Amino acid sequence: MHDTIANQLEQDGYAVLEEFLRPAECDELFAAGLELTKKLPDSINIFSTTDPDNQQLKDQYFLNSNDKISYFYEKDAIGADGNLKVDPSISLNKVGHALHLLQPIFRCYTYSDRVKAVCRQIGFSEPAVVQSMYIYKNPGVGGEVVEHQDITFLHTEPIPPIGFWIALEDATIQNGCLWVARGSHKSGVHRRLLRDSENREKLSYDRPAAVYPQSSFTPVPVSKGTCILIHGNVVHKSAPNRSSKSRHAYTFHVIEKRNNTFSPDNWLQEGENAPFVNLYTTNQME
Ligand SMILES: O=C(O)CCC(=O)C(=O)O
Repeated sequence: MHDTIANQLEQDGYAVLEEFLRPAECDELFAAGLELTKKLPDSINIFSTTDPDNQQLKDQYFLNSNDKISYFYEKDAIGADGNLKVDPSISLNKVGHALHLLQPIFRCYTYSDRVKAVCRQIGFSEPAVVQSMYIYKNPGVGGEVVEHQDITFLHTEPIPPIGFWIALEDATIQNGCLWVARGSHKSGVHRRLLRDSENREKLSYDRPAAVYPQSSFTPVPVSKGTCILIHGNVVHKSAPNRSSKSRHAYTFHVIEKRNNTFSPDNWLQEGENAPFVNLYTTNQME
């Protein structure tokens, strides 16, 4: 088991763990995700990786979301007048980035023995969860996530972060499953998003976006309850959801703290209310 997960990550840059959660557990998380849509804030913040101005990255709301439950809307859910043009229950792109700390159900699944066991299997000595997101990818409005490496946003050295991406519903080619460029994690860090050292509110990329041949991507359709482990350096993406079925997922990122540096110029930083606590010694219920 140990070798299988670690070897898959090493070889391909991702590993598929089927039946990571049981259907009823997915349903519990799904219901919690839906519940979040019932407490939407008045102000609308859009999240779109295809927005050329990367408006969300300049946004205070985004920068401050490390220790909060913050709501990001789909671009296609907002009309020209700035108001919602779809039902609020399908208007969100994602909620993040501290569900693992602030919401008991998400906390329970994040700090579970299963997650701890996987971290042991991939050889982490002192893992810490640094961010979490509920991703909706709702029918019709669910936007594209352009190709990227997670290390662009969460830079750690020398050991890259690992993403846990858990399908709460079947993820298919039609409703926008992940696509991965297998083996691309062996090609280094292509781009970084940096916080300005003087103006800490300012973020910018150090290089233009890399161009990847579309033929290098493999779809990774998975059934409800599957967890895809994503190596921080592997290039991945997802298509817009033009189907009639939603594709909800819960995802969080784990870093190794021992003998590893979390870059001080990452947008996300440890804070008093968002400590990077050792996963192995943290209880689900604290
Ligand atoms: O859920 C998706 O469609 C993409 C998620 C992703 O790429 C990420 O969180 O890094």
